[in-house]
Amino acid sequence: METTYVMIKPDGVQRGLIGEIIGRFEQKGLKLVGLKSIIPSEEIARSHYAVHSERPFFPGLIKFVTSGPVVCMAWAGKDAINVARNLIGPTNGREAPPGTIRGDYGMDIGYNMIHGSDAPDTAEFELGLWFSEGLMDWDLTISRWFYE
Ligand code: D4T
Repeated sequence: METTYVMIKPDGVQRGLIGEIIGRFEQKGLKLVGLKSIIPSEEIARSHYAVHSERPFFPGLIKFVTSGPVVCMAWAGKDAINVARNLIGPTNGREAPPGTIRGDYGMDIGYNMIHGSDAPDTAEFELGLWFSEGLMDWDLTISRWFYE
């Protein structure tokens, strides 16, 4: 079992897509082990996107992600990192296939609505960063109908 960090960005919140996006993860069979909505501080946004700090789009990205509420989520399941990234789709919505979140709702790279950790080490870092209070340990009773 793996846990991944997923975040609905300010454009997804502004566009009223919170319910639609959370529903896709629930229906897929992932287990919600962390959920909250916050307006990110510049400090947390800079830490989260530190890998992009030298890129030309970095200042705009920080301004965007701190511009309003985001929805922070932790989803657990078998291969949760890849499962979440497949639900999300490629970075640019115009190239993302229909059926993915970005493919169904996105038109641009800078407004791609959602983030998902891309590897186990980034998931661990991001979960610690956004959920320093820890995650929920609980039994999703319907799980037995998702895994053989
Ligand atoms: P995240 O990290 O938000 O899940 O997106 P991706 O993993 O799909 O994409 P990424 O790390 O390459 O980019 C992080 C974030 O920066 C924005 N971005 C990216 C941008 O505004 N302009 C750009 O040219 C790039 C490459 C979009 C996602």
